[in-house]
Amino acid sequence: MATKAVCILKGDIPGGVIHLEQKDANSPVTLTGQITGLKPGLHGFHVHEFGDNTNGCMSTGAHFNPHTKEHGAPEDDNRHVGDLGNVTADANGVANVNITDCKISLTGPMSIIGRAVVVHADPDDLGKGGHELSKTTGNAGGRQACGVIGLTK
Ligand SMILES: [Cu+2]
Ligand SMILES: [Zn+2]
Repeated sequence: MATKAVCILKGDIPGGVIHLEQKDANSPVTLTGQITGLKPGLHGFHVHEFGDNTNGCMSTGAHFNPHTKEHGAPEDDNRHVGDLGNVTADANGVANVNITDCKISLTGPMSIIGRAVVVHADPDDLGKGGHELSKTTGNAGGRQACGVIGLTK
């Protein structure tokens, strides 16, 4: 039975909606949706550890990292579970999201239900930028919008 979830992104930009779906526990998770109000170009896109908006996107904590690895690209083995790379906004500031990922899950110990999606102001350098933050955050800058991942039907 497929598991479905949804995440409404809100913050300093108009926002977005992300739909998540996983066929079964061993299947990849697909993320589809749209984010508007971004500056054109790449924006870091991660699952952060806490579904907590007490202090806006700052209270979502760090990247979801249950295996205490370094920050990396989605295709890397040495990556945070929450590292989903970048989304790309077009000239109108619209990013169409279409990501398939095998490390996150909607069930079991790697479940991201109740955690948060965060979209950042700047590109995620995927751990390769040589900046002091590259290996922890990808130096992706401020948190422009975020939302809690919740189950849906
Ligand atoms: Cu992030
Ligand atoms: Zn990371």
